[in-house]
Amino acid sequence: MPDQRPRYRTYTSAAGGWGAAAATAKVLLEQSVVGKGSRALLAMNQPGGFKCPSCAFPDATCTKKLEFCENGAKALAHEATKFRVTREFFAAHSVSALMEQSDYWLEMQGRLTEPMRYDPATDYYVPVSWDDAFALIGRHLRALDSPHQAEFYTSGRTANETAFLYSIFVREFGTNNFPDCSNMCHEPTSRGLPPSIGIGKGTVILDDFEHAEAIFLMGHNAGTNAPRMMTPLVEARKRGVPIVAVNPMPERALVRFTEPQDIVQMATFASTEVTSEFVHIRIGGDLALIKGMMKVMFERDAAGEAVFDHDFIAEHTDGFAALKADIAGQEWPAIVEASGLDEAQIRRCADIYIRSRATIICYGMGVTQHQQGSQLVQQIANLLLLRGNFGKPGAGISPIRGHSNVQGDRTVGIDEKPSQAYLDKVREVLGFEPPRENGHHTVESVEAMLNGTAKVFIGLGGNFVRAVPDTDRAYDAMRQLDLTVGIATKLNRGHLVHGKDALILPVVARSERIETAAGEQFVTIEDSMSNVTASRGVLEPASPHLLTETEIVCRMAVATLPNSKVDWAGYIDDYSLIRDKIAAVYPAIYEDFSERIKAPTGFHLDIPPRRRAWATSNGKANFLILPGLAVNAPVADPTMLRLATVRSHDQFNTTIYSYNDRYRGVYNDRMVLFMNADDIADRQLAAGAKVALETITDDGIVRRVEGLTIIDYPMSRGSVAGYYPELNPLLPLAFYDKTSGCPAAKAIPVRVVAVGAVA
Ligand SMILES: Nc1nc2c(c(=O)[nH]1)N[C@H]1C(S)=C(S)[C@@H](COP(=O)(O)OP(=O)(O)OC[C@H]3O[C@@H](n4cnc5c(=O)[nH]c(N)nc54)[C@H](O)[C@@H]3O)O[C@H]1N2
Ligand SMILES: Nc1nc2c(c(=O)[nH]1)N[C@H]1C(S)=C(S)[C@@H](COP(=O)(O)OP(=O)(O)OC[C@H]3O[C@@H](n4cnc5c(=O)[nH]c(N)nc54)[C@H](O)[C@@H]3O)O[C@H]1N2
Ligand SMILES: [Mo]
Repeated sequence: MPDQRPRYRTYTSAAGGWGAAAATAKVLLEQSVVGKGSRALLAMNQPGGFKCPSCAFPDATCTKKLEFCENGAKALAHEATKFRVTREFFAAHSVSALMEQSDYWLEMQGRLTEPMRYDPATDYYVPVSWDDAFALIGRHLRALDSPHQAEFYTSGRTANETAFLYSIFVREFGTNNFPDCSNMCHEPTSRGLPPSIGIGKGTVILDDFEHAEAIFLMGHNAGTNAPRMMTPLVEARKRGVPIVAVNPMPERALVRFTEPQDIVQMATFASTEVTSEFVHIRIGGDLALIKGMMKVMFERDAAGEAVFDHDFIAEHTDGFAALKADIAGQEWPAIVEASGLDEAQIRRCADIYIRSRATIICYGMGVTQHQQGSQLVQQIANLLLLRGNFGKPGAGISPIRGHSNVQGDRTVGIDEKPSQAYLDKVREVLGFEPPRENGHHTVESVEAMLNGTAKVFIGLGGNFVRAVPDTDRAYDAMRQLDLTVGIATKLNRGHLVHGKDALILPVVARSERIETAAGEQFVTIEDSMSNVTASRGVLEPASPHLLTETEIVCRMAVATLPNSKVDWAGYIDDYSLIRDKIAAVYPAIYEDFSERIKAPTGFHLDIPPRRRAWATSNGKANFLILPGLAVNAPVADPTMLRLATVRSHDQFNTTIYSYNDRYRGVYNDRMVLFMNADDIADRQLAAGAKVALETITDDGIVRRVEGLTIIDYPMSRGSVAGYYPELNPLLPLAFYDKTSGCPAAKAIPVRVVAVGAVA
C-alpha cells in the first residue's frame, strides 16, 4: 500500500528523464493496459495513426522516433483503460452518492459504455436507447420559445468534421450560442491578434525553432502542458540560443530537463539547462516587462543604435508614433513596481531581444487569463513588430494552445461571433439562412442560465461546470435547466450537476477505430501551428454501444430539424463528404481538402503574416496601445495577493490523474497554496499551516475555499498559486477580459485567512 500522507519537498532532479519514463510505465499499469497501451503508443502521432488526445503542440511527424511524452501517455492510458462504467455501476450508485466522490474517483471508474438518462423519481441514471435519447433532445429543443434559449458547448478534443457539423446544426437550429473551452483559454489570442496582425493564430511553425536566435516563454509551463515542446527548446539551447522564461513560479522543466528520447542523456543522467534567463515576474507584471524592454529600445534608438527594423515598420505597420508616445510616458519606478523585477534584468531582456535577428515569443495561460489578456497579447505582437519579427525564418508569435483541436474547432465554425462573410458562405453552401446576431460565449452562457433565459445545455465533450468560474453559482445555474446533455468518454462532475432532464451520451474516443457503413473513417485536427493532419484510431471502441461524435451530432440534428436542408444521414457514414463541405465554406484555406489530407504529414493552413500580408481593416499590422502598466483592475486592499490557478503535472484540465505534482514536490495533496516565504512571514503564518482563501470583491458574494496547506515556494512576491479546478469557487464570473470573454483565472485578488480567524 503506497504512503497516502501528504508530502511536500523540493524536487531537485532534472525534469523529464527517468522520472518521466517511470511515470509512463506506472500509468499504463494503473489502467491495466500495458500491452494495449504500449501498442497504441506506437501508433500515436505517426502517419497513419491517431493524434495524441492531450495537448495541441505539433509533433515532428516524418521523423522515425516515437513522438509521445509522459503526459500524452497518461491521456492515452486513461482513454484506453480497461475499467468500465456500466449500467450496473449506475444502478449501484445514486447521483447524490456519486456527488460525494472526488473528481479523481469519478475519472478512475473508466469509460462510459451506453447512453443513460436521469430518473428524477429515483435519483439514478438508467439506460435509455439511442433513439429515445435523440427524440428527447429534439423534443426539448423544438419546445423552446427561441433557439437562443439553448447553449451548445464544445470542448477542444472534438475533431474538425464533428465541430463543423455541430456548428451547422446549431446555426440551422437558429442560434450562435457557442460557448467553448477556447473562451476560457486562448480566446485573447483569437480576438486580440486579428486587429493587430490580421489573424487570431500563431505565425510560427516548428521549423522556426531551428532558426530562432532568441526564444521567450511567457506564462506557460511547457514541461507539463506541452512536453513535446521540450525537444525543440532543448535543441535550441544546445545551439546556444538564449531562452528567456517569464514566470512567477520557477517551473522545474524550464530550469533543467532531460529528454526521455535522448539515449545518451538518459544513460548518463545528464540534462540541459533550458532557461538562460529566468524572469521572476509578479503576476500580471508582463505588461510592465514588455513596456520596460521597449523603453530600453527607444532609449538606445535615440542614441543612434540600429534597434528597430525601420523599413519593416514603415512599409508594414501603423501606429508607431502612438506606441512611442505611450512608452515615453512610462517611468522606471512604476515599471519595477508593477513587474516585480529590477531594472537591470529588464535591460538584459531587452539586450537579448535587440541582439537577436529572429525571435519567437511563446505564451500560454499566464498571459491570456487576465482582465486585459487580449490587450496583453497585442503588446507581445507590438514587441515583435518593432524588429520585424514576422515573415522571416525563426521569428513570430507562438500561442501554445491547450486542447488538441481547440484551434481547429474555431477555424471550422465554433464561434459565437461569426463574421457576416462566413454566414453568407454558410447560406450559399448549406442552403439555409443562419442567424446573424452574436451568440453567447462561456461566461455569457452561465449568466443566461442564472437569469433563467437558458433552458437547455448540450456539452460536446468537456466538463463545463468544473471548468467555468464561480463553481457554486455554476452548479446552481446548471440545476435550473430543463435539459443537460453530456457527450463524453468519461464520467465527470458535469453529469452529476444536471438539469431536470439529463442525458449522458458515450462516444468513441480519439484512439479508437471508426467503422461505418462506408468503411473505415478518419478525422482531422489542426494543431497550435496550423498543421492539419488526419487521425485514425487503432483500438477497438470501449463498448459496442458507443456512437461516434459525428453520428451523435447528425442524429441530434435529424431529431430537431424535421425540415432540414442538410443531408445529415449521408455525413454519418462518409466523412469525406463533410470535408468537401468544409472546403466549400472555407475555400481560401481548405481548398482541395480531401486531396491535400492524403499527404502523410497533412498540410499547413495559410497564415498571411508569414508572407507579411495583413488581413486587417487598413491592410497593415497595427501597434495597438494599452495605456498604463496594469492588466487587472487595481485592488486597494493592502493584504491582497494575486492568485494564479494552475495545472499540476498529473492532471488534464478537470481530469485528475493523481494527487501528485512531481516537479513542484507535492505528493498526495491538491489543496495547497504556493506562497513566497516573505509573504508567509508577513502574515505571521508558517509553511504547513492550514488556511482559507477569500476573494476580494465588492459584489457582496462571499467566495471562500477552506483547508489549504501553505507551501513555502519560490513564488514572486505578492503572487500565490494553487490548483484549478479546486480553486474555481474563488473566481468571480464577472472577473473576465471584456474583449475576449476569457476569465482572469491567473489574477484572482484574494486574502489569506488563518483558520479560526474571522475575516
Ligand atoms: N498535461 C497536461 N497538458 C495540458 C493541459 C493539462 O491540464 N495537462 N491542459 C491543456 C490546455 S487546455 C491548456 S490551455 C494548456 C495550458 O498550459 P499552460 O498555459 O502552461 O497552463 P497553466 O498550468 O494554467 O499555467 C501557465 C503558467 O503561467 C504561469 N503564470 C501565472 N500567472 C502568470 C503571469 O501573470 N505571468 C506569467 N508570465 N506567467 C504566469 C504559471 O506559473 C504557470 O507556469 O495546456 C494543455 N496541455
Ligand atoms: N480556474 C481555472 N479555470 C480554468 C482554467 C484555468 O487555468 N484556471 N483553464 C481553462 C481552460 S484553458 C480550458 S481549455 C477549460 C477546459 O474545459 P473543458 O474542455 O470543458 O474540460 P476538460 O477537463 O478538458 O474535459 C474533460 C472531459 O472531456 C471528456 N472527453 C475527453 N475526451 C473526449 C472525447 O474524445 N470526446 C468527448 N466527447 N468527450 C471527451 C471526458 O468526459 C472528460 O471528463 O478549463 C478552463 N478553466
Ligand atoms: Mo485550454
